[in-house]
Amino acid sequence: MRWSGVVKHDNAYFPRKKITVVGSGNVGATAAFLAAYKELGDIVLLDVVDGIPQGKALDMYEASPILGYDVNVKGTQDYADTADSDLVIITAGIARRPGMSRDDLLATNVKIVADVTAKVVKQSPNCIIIVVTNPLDAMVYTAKQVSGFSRKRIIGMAGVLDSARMRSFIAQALDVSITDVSALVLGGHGDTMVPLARYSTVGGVPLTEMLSAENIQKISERTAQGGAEIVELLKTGSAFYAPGAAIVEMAEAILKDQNRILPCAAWLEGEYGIDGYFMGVPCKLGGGGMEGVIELDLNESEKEAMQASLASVQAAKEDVDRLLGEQA
Ligand code: A3D
Repeated sequence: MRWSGVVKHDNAYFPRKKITVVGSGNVGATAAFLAAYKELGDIVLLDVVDGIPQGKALDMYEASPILGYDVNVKGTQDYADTADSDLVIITAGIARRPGMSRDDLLATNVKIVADVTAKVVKQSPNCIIIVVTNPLDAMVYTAKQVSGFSRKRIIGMAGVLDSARMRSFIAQALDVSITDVSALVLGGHGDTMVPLARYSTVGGVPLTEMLSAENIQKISERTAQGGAEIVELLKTGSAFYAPGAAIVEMAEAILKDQNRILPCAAWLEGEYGIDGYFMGVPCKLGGGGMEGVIELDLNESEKEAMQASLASVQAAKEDVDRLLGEQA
């Protein structure tokens, strides 16, 4: 038998979306696998360590006949392979270890994220970038400074994960299905994040009518410490299943132009009285990226919590400006 069909994965014939994931560690590989499983597009997995992205990409591709997804997954060290990506997810960096705060990571990861962003943007000048590397507020600012992209095309992943953690703890506390619980966490991605009980619901009923103030406080505190709780358990790394799932929820919203309302780290231009900082706020995510910010009417204590969170974001921005200045 002879067959002279077109090359199946040639994008000229099959204009699929292209997703690059930089950093093929726990979070990057999990996000890549979930994105492949959901057939969001062809995937390029890149890492500085030779063999890791190639091995993980091949492994993912070999799972596709069983799981039934039909996308390309390629592992590489070469940024040329990432050319013309629609979406780039940056997870490259070092992860937090027990006893290490997110800010301890700062100096190393600024260097890595600045380098990665410059290389990504050169190959894919029209892409949308989701930044995941910690400390998140500082890294997404680093990527914005280096890329020069508008705020629509540089978004940080944090709120979807933090809100998912809060949803999990609410569902456990009330012994109800997770599918009926919605929650909202705003602010920076750190100890000062702002879980908003007033905007969290169970089957449409405000959380404040379902749980005592004391129990809500406990859930809010556990949410803010959610990353550290996993680090303490794992001992050799940080969370990756829920972060991977959170990244892919954002990726799907963008690649399928879903106009989802999701909490993301967005560059604020006057919203919430904040100008020129990334903060976690409810955003509209669609084909254009971060297409808009929803401004909630916060009460006094919520406003205070946002201000406290802003203080840590401001400090992170100053650190990044200093580190980028030293590198220049
Ligand atoms: P890990 O499993 O160590 O993977 C990081 C990968 O990045 C490794 O494979 C490295 O080889 C690779 N890497 C390092 N430098 C470069 C470079 N210059 N270019 C390309 N690849 C490089 O960590 P992880 O996957 O568990 O976490 C990745 C990052 O995400 C860390 O900074 C975490 O702290 C962060 N993270 C953030 C969240 C948020 O909610 C914001 C959640 C979970 C993890």
